[in-house]
Amino acid sequence: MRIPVFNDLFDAGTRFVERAGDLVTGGILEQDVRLGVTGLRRAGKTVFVTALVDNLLKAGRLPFLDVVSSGRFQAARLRPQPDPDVPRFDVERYLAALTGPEPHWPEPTRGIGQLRLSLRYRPNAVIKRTLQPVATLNLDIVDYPGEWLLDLPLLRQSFAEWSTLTLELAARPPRDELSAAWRGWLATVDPGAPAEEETARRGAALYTDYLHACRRSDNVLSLIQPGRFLEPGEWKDAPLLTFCPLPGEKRGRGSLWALMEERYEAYKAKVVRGFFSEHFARLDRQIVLIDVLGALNSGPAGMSDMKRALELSLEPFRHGSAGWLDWLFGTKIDRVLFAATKADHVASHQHNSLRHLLDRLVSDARSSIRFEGAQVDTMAIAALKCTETVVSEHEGRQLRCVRGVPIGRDRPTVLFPGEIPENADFPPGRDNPYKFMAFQPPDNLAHETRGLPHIRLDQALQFLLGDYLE
Ligand SMILES: Nc1nc2c(ncn2[C@@H]2O[C@H](COP(=O)(O)OP(=O)(O)O)[C@@H](O)[C@H]2O)c(=O)[nH]1
Ligand SMILES: [Mg+2]
Repeated sequence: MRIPVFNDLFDAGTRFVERAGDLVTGGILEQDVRLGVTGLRRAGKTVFVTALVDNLLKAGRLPFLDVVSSGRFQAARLRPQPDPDVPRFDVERYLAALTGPEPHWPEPTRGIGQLRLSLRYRPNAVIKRTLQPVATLNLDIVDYPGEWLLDLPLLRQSFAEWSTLTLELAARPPRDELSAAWRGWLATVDPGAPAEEETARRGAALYTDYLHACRRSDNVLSLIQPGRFLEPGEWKDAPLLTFCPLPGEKRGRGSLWALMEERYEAYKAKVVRGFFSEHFARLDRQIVLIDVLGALNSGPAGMSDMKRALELSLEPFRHGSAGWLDWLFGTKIDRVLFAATKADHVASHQHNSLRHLLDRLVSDARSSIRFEGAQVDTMAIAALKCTETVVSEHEGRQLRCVRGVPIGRDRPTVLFPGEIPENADFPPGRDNPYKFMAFQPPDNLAHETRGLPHIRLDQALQFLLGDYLE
């Protein structure tokens, strides 16, 4: 584990420390900021970070980023990242996929990735300007799975509490069918019986199968706990992933219950707390990417599951109110942006509705975060704009449609994607009316000198980093 501020100070030598994170080195004002990029699987993290880096390197499509529009931006450069033990975000590979001769979406990524970009700019702020005419902002971008955030609430749940909640959820449709084999097995075991490794392994395997089934199901259920059961990384086959929820009361020493509880606590201590202190607690700013259109496509069950997952993953941001994270390390995140991704799947006049729908989804969590002093905003964005909005005539009516190459086709098509509902309601008793199509990345991006085309990426950056670039 690396303790950021202290290391920076040790490295700093004779640097003059203005405030934690602001250093004047060799005559240049230098600041560090850590931006967390998260979201559930396929929310659009890889594409977002890739587009962000490309757009900052080229700076030709960022009219709403103040430092650029005011002419104070000088240059951005990729730099070696400061954390040697975190995998690098492979931006060159993802850019090559998107801009190569046969443009395609990057392969799905797993786990965490990190990148450092240094931005040089002329400060506007009087204090910075009087110190130096040119300043550097070291932007550390950390892409990590939203599934890991879903684990943070475990820190305040005992094994008995977590077991009860998880079993209740598993018994309700549509999860009841997916969990039938695991719950059938539970009915045959006695949690008070002497602990056997074989029994623990069997329970963990069946429970993991159930979590995989949730993810694969037509409804794409988002609420998966513990997250590492599906993405074990370095913990594969470790005993701390070999447990599952158990019904009933706490049992005595040497019982299966005691063994499972011990492993659950080990998972919290090693995996969850480790992620929290090494990554989450060090972030300054956070963007949470949400595939709202995908959730609409997945129908009522998928949507409500996603809402619950969203609520849970927002808990860690409610620092101060609950207090349960504060005793650990405390978080420093003071701006959080929730962004509905892939806005280019719908016509531009629908972007407002998309944002409103997102607002409703996060509204509860949002008000409590604002209450604690962190600034929160929502936006509808597309990291890579793959369609144009066009007007098409249909039975004498003018319809606003999108034009792009749908996945699986080879030529541009004009589609009417439908309208986004005011709230997350689905018409009762009918088939799901939402079916937003996915598109291929546009071709001819190889020689794009201004940066990848996007929707409101610059506004997102202005909210997340604008004050650092003053
Ligand atoms: N049209 C469009 N599709 C996107 C955009 N961002 C992501 N996607 C789609 O969503 C998929 C998942 O994106 P990715 O960044 O790999 O998600 P991650 O798992 O969160 O890293 C991609 O393969 C694309 O199909 C976007 O801005 N526009
Ligand atoms: Mg990814």
